[in-house]
Amino acid sequence: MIKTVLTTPYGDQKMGTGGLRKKTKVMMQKHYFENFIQSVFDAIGGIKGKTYVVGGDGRYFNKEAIQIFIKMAAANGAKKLIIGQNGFISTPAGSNEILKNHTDGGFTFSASHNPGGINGDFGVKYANETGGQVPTSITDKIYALSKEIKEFKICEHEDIDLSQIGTQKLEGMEIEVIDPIADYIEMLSKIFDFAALKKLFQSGFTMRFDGMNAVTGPYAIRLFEETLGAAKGSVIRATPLPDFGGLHPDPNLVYDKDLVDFMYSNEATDFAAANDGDGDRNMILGRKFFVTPSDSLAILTDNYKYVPAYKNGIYGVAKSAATSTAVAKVAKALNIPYYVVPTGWKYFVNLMDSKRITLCGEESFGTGSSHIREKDGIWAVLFWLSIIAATGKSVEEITREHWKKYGRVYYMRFDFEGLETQTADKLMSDLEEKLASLQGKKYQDYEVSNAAPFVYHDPVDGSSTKNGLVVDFTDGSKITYRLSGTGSSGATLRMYVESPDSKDFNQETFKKLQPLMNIGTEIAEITKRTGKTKADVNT
Ligand code: VG1
Ligand code: CO
Repeated sequence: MIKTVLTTPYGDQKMGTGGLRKKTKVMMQKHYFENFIQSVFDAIGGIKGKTYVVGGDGRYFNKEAIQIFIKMAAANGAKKLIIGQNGFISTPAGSNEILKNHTDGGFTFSASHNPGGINGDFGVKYANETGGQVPTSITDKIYALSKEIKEFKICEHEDIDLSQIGTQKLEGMEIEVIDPIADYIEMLSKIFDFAALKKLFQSGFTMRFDGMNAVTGPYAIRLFEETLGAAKGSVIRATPLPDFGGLHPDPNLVYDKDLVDFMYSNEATDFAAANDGDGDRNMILGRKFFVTPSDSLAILTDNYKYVPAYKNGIYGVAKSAATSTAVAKVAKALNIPYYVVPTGWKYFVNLMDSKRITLCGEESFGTGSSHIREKDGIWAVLFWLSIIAATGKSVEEITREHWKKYGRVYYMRFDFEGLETQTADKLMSDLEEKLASLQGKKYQDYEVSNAAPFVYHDPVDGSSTKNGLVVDFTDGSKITYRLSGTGSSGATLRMYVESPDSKDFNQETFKKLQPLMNIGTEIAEITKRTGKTKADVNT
């Protein structure tokens, strides 16, 4: 039976860099989730007759959220939902299903790399028929409607069993439970040379993949161990847990220190990788070696020919403004178009759809290509394995050769977390005001060559977006500031620092960047305004 339920708005359902993210307890408040979902439905002109892909990364409240969603979709007249078995789907696998089934879009229940559990975060990512998250014009509309919502529609029905593959009906809406892992692996098999990868593992090549107790474990077991022949046990922390076993499922040097320590120990495998909560981020490690995401994008781009799907050429490449310029040099050498966009994957989507780019990436451990419209953690791992298989070189050799060819860009991100929103906003607006006056200013050995907000003009839809403040120095060094758009409370200031050095490859990154980091802290008056003498997280 379809019910119309009266409700009142919460007023805070603004989507950020990766959808709507809130504390789980906030999301579980009465009608909170329902209000948001109905606002999305209303903002896109209703969902009558439409088909959507649905699933989540398995975090706490995923099960309940999916049941509510199914009943609301049926009550709002959807034609069909395609749902990952047991309600699980990774973000890249969801994007793949949207494109494969030509649906009107999809909903992924995840707060990505944010911790899960009752005391963690929950989130909703909404993608349209492109397979990618929607542009700001639409998220603005959703937000506006969520502030006025008066009612939502839902069916009264017992919970739907999502454990069996197959089709069932609810109020005339079809529900198809699918195995997204099989479809995802099939998609990847068309991009990469699986036979060559099998040979690599047959030759005794060892790897460790850390699922971080999140959504990709089962994908990785089926792909690396069961399909490509990696040794049993290569995939660790492979069972998705509602609280990720207490882990912060963000694959970087800080939050996956376990994997890093393992790779710097004598037991290290030839290769290791980790994915985040929803499977769209990746960290790449070799024996006693870490590849920065910015370098990874540059290296993948330079080696595109080792992947069958790209061997005939790539359209172009894009990076977010905060990502290091390492890939710029590769684009120049390959003579392919190169774009710099604001942080957030949605900006890449227009460039992919209009065939301007094939590859793209962000400093935050996200890399991807136009095979789908989200970043893709496992895809990045296969790309690295393909380069290793084709060249017979180690991760470290591949990276060092890259530096030799193009020079090394030292890069690091500093996060100042848990700031008062007002303090952070004021810091940014005051900094923006004084940017022009920085021109030509000298800080120790560094001289400012340009300081301005980063403004992106989308070549496809003509929209303009301002995201971050950039200070360039005459030697090519760069400091970028922006506020995080994925937090669930307070504010996080990110300061991104890079320094090009074409000759010396062996410095310790932190030491190399320390003078610039101090300059960056001084320019933005971070200590004075926040009381913090150093960043909370360096990646
Ligand atoms: C962060 C990253 C950004 C990424 C976004 C979503 O955003 O910096 O590069 O696109 O997360 O990724 P922010 O606004 O907090 O800097 V995911 O894997 O969380 O969907
Ligand atoms: Co993610």
